[in-house]
Order: sequence, then structure tokens, then C-alpha cells
Amino acid sequence: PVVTRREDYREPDWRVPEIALDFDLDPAATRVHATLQVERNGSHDAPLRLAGDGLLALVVRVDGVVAEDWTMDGDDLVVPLSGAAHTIETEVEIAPERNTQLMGLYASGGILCTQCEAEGFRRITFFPDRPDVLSKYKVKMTADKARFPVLLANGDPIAQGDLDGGKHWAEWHDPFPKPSYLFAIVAGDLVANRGSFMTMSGREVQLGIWVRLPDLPKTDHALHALKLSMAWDEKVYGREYDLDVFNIVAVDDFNFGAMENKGLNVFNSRYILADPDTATDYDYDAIAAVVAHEYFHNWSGNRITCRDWFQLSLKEGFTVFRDQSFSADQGSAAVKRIEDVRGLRASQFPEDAGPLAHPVRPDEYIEISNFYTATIYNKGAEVIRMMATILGPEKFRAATDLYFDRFDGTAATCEDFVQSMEQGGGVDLTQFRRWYSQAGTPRVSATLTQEGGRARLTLRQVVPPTPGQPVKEPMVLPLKVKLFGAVTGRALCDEQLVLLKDESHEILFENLPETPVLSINRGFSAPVVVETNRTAKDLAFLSAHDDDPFARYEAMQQLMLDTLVTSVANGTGDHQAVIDAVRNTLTDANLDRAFIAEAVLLPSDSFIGDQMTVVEPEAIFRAREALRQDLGKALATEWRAAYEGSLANRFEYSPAAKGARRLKTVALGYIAASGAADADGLAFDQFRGADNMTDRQGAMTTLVNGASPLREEALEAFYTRYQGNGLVLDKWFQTQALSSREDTLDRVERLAAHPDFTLSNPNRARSLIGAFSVNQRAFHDVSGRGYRFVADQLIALDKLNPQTAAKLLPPLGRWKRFDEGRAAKMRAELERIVATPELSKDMFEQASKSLD
Ligand code: BAL
Ligand code: ZN
Repeated sequence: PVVTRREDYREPDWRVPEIALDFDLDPAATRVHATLQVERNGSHDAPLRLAGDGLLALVVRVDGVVAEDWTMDGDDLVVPLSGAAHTIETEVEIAPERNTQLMGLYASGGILCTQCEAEGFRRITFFPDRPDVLSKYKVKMTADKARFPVLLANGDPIAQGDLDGGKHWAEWHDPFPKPSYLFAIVAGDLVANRGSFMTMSGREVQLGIWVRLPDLPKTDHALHALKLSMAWDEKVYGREYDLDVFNIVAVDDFNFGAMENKGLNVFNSRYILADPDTATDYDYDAIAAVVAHEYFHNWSGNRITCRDWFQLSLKEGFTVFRDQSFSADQGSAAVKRIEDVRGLRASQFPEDAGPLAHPVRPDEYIEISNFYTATIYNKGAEVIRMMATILGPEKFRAATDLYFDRFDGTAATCEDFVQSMEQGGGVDLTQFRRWYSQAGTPRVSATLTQEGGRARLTLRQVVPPTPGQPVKEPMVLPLKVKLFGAVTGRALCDEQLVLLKDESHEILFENLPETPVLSINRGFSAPVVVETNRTAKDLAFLSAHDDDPFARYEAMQQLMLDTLVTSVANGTGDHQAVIDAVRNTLTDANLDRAFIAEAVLLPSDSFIGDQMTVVEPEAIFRAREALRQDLGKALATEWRAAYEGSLANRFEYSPAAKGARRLKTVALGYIAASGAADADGLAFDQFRGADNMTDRQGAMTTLVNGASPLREEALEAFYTRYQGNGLVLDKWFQTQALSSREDTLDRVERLAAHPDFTLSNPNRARSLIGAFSVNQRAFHDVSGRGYRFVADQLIALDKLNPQTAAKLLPPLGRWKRFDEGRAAKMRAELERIVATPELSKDMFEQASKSLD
């Protein structure tokens, strides 16, 4: 396979300032006529090379004359040209209904739609399909009016009309030059939830959320989130929307969560559709976050795009940071930060520690789709957050203004962004740039020693080796630090922002009136692992007294982790410190319920495993269950009080009501863990009586993890109630795949043969295979059957949809973290995948790198 390298970047030989596309739409055979105005870029004699993927040129014209001298080089169309500027026309025929990859133009539930990022446009027409070729698009679509009454494209609608034979047409123009990956069209029998937004300069924008008619009642939340996002980007970044219309279309079959096509976002329906009966609070929050994310891309991604795909984090890291900040502003910023860090630790830290580790700005790839990763997105967002922390809010805003002004209308690089931060913020980020080039999660050791009224904080950093990067230079780590008095709980100093730049660094604190306790990496100011010499007593103290809510949560997590890791090693553990700390938090009337619910949750099996040299899935599971049981029993009264105190009456989507629901289900889980005789009945009552999906799914999850026969009854009732609703059936599959029961592997194998299971829908594939492979206990069953099951599924999925298959492979690649027996079995499955005939380059890259 061909490796693309960042260092090989050079400007395009030909630019395409304008393109006109004419689609004669038909699911079985769509004709695409493209007219490109091309201009030679510089003085060279290279022919015009247009990327294609599975296309056959039916005709090629140069300046209106049929050309005969074009050739095919692999999938690319090569046209020799003599002048500085020409008009090139091509015609191809494609079959959207046979497009199972869901890249390019494809059919989903009777809707024709497109997905072009990263390299899907070349499956629609021949084009220099790279992000630094910016063109103005004119698009005409003709289609059967009964089947496809709505025809949408990027930009503004220009004209439409009817034709003989039941057909109609529509034309759209996008005045903003854009890369081909932002191209989109949609044709279907759709209706819109319409709204409008008055921009800060007084222009009215028409908004539409387009869905199939039965889904219309589920679109209010997304429309509301869109309006909030538009207002937020004006207020916080000074960014105004630029077209007269903004449309979003929801489709059921989608590889990504959503896509930011200019003026026409296309969404996975799971990130649009919500009502209390079918969507959880988590879904509601995710919908708002993804709507915001795609909207924010209009500036961070579309107005300023990426020069090449190595710069992907330029738009994705920044846009994730923007959507995280937006969500933090809508409710509890502390809880949002906890959720984001939990996500980073669950997905990005393991990636950074495994065979697929790569820098935020990678140096090479075989298949760019494999680089839509937690590193590019979430670590990329942390990198932006650190720069925002170093600059402070005013300078950061000045720097983003500079960035937007300077690079508007261009295809930029991560370096351009960092330079804007330096100039706008008046700081030197020379060493900070290593965050873009070095992979791996830095580890910091922080030792606080006391000598009378003085304390010495010694910080050391190590950046671990990663594939291709055996030796690392020290990074710039912005660590927020504070000391508290161990006796009074009073702050002994103001919070300090320490920039750890060297391998080690010392800070002295003078005139301390009492023994200090260290609070460090407050707010998770740097995405690193911190090891400290704090005792269980210190951590318990901080979990009760720290004035930074994240640090408070973190202290509790560390206390739990230390306890669990010791228990795994010894086969038994002393749980009293955790029990006392949890009691303290649970009964603290000053804390909101959402925070309490987060703070009292034990670290996941996987996160416990990440702390160990060799992961022992069964021992981890047993240690965690033992602690859960002890917490359940020791705090039985408190859990009951929390449960009953959170019995909200009617559904409401508000931070307080969400927090109450969350705590209720967490408490229910502990009541069940305690073995209380009435726990199953309580869960079943919650399941039956719920007026919302959060409570219903929460109760079902408790039952599905347990031994009660009521679990089958609940699963049956849930299935019957929601048969026909794909998004809710995904929850049914996922809940079972995540079950902590011993028989989960058997059940998952059976579910793969269920009539409602299909690999052709990415959400469904992820709901079973994706969920199962992060279920540490079940996936790592010592027999190796879990590995075989996943490999079988991925080999089958690769034939339909390589992009989605390859994204599900990483759990199989973590063999180095397990004992020899498991490692050998995982490797055998990876080898089987690599040896599969006609394997996609997506899967080849992921599997072969995972074997190294
Ligand atoms: N650009 C791909 C989908 C997203 O990150 O918004
Ligand atoms: Zn994005």
C-alpha cells in the first residue's frame, strides 16, 4: 500500500476556481456531469490529474471538444493540457444504492445523500480531491419528484422547476470557495422543522432540520441547540454565520457522527432525533454538542480549512475545544470537564500507549480515514485548551481573532494556528510545538516534602516511547497547583500555573502555617498522568475540601484506583477509606447531584487495567465488584436516601433534573450491588414506571448486569416496545454487549444472529461489536472466543464498509498489555485479518501496525 508523507507536501499543479455539477439522480444509475474551470498553478508541464475511485469516464471534453488523449493511471484520470487555463468536462455513472461504504453518494432509507470527507468526492466525480483545492460550486440536481421531492445542496437555492415525466430539478450555488470534502447534496422525501436566526449584523438566516415525516416531532432539541450555537459563536468568538440558509439532514446510515458540509450538514440521526421516550440525557447532551460542533466548523474548518490531511487537528482539535466550551456554558462546567477527561482517558490514553499511537499532527498514513482518532480530536482539543490556559482568556480571544482574520478563505496548517497564538498572545510557543510532533502521554511525578514551615514540590516529567519515536524531548506542561492546610482545610496559597518545561523542576513554598496537602493538575490543566506521594488520607481530605471540583473528583478517583490496584494485587483490599470518602461526598448538601453521581462512580475495569503492567480482567472485575458490594452495604442508608431524594416526578431536561436522574440510577446500581432483597424489584419498578429513556435504560442496565429473572422480562418488554425504532434497538444491543455478567460472550454471539442485527448499518455494528470489545471482562475471555468473534465480524464488515470496520479494530491490537496466552490469541486474530484476501487498506493499516 502507498504511504502518504507530510514532508512530501507540495502545492497542487492545477487549481479549480469553479466547478459546475449536474446530477441526474437515480439510486441505481446516477449520471454526474462535471464542468471544471482549471488553471495551471505556476510554470510546469504536468498534466491535469483528477482523482477517481471506482469511476469510469464516459466522456472527457477539453474546451468543449471531445478529448481522446486522456489516460487512466490506476483510478486517476490524467488529461494532458497545453494552456494555462481550460474547461474540462467529464461524465460518469454511479450506483448510490450499491454503495455500502457510505462514502460518496449513497442511499439511506430511501434518501440519497453524500459523505465526502476525507476522500469520498472522488467516488462521485473526477477531481483533484485534496483540501487545498478550493472551488466555487454550482450544482444542479434532477430527480423523480415523487420519490425525491426535496433537493438540497451547499450554499443558497437559486432556481427550481418541474419537468415532463414526473421529474423536477433544483439549482444551488455556494458563493464560498470550498474544498471538495465539504461538498454535499441530499435528495429525499423529507420535511423540515424550520426556524430562523438573526445574526449580530442583523441578517436573518433560515434554518431547517430535515427528516422523514414521522421523525419531525423529535427535532426541536436539535433546532434549539443550533440557535444556541449560533449565538454562542458570535458572543464568544465573534463569528457570524455567512449564508442565508443553514440546513441539517438526518440519515440513519452514517459512518461519522455528523458532517460539516458548507450550509448543509448531514447527520447521523442519533445526533438529531430526541424525545424523552427514546433519548437519554446523554443523547440530549450529545445532540447539542454535535450540532454545535458541526456548526462551529463553519469557521474552524470551512472558512479556514486544512492544507492537507496531516493538519486535520487544526480543524478538529480546535472545534472539539469549542464544542466542549459551549457545552460547559450550558450547564455544569465541572461535570462537563469530568466527562471530557473520562472520555479522554477511556479512548485517547490507551491509543497513545498502544501500537497505533501517533502525534496530533501525524507524519504519515496509508488511509486517512484511520486518523479520525481520539488523538486528533480529543488530545488535539487539550492542546488548544493548554494554549488558552497559557494565554489567558483575553489574549486567547485576541489570538483567535488574528487567526480567523489572517487565514479566512485559505487552507491553513497547525503551524499557522500556533503562530497566531504566539503573535496574538505575545508568547513564545517554540517548545510547546512538541505537543504536535511527539506522541505519547507525558507522565509527571510530583513529590511534596515538608521541612518545618517550608515545602518543596519536585516535579519530573517523562514522555514514553511510542512507535517510531523511541526518544522524546521534554514537553511544556501547564500544571495548575495549589496547597491546602491538612488541619484547617484552608488554602495556603493562590492557585499557581506552573509551566513544567524541563525534565525536572522544583518549587518552594515558604511560611506555611500547617502541613500542606498538594492539589495538582487542577481542572486537568494538562493531559498527562500525574503520580504523587499523597497518602490515602490526603486524597480523602482533598475529595472533601479541594475548592476545584475537578480536583475533588480526581482525588476520589485516585483513592479508588489506588485501593483497587492494591486489591487486585493482593486478592483483597481495605475499603474503609473509600467508603468514608464516598459517604462524605454523598451526604454533602452543598454539592449538586450531577457532581455527586460522577464522583461516587468507581473507575471502569479498563481504566483500572490501564494502571497495571499486565491486565488481569477477571481479578479486576472481582476486586471492583467487591468494592461495589462493600460500598453498597456500608452506605445502604445513604444510597436509599439518594435514590428516594432523586425520584423526580415528571421529565424535564434541565441540569438539576438530569443530575437527579443520574444520581438515582447510580444509587440504584449500588443498592443492587449490596445484594438488597428488594433491589431487583426496585429496578423493575423504575423500568416500568419511567416516563423517560434515561430512567428506563438505567434500570434495564442494572437488571441486565444482575441475576434476576426480571432481566429477561425487561429486555423483552423493551424490545417489544421499541421494535422498529433503530436508534433505541441500538441501546438494546449495546446494553447487553456491555453487561458484566459471565454469560455475556454467549449472549453477544447469539445477538449477532438476531434478525435485527446487521453490519450494513454502522450504528448497529458499533452497538454490538464496538460495545462488546470495550467490555474488558467479556472481550478478554480467557478462551479467546471474544477475539475470534470480533475478528470474524470485522472481516465480514470490511467487505461492506472498510472505514467503520477499521475503526473497530484497535481493542484487538492491545495484546502487549495482556498475559502471554491472551496476547498470542489476539495476535493470531490480527494475523488472520492481515492474511484475508482483498482486505481493505483501512484494515490492513490498522491490523498490520497493531502486530508490530
Ligand atoms: N469532519 C468530520 C466530522 C466532524 O468531525 O465533524
Ligand atoms: Zn469535526
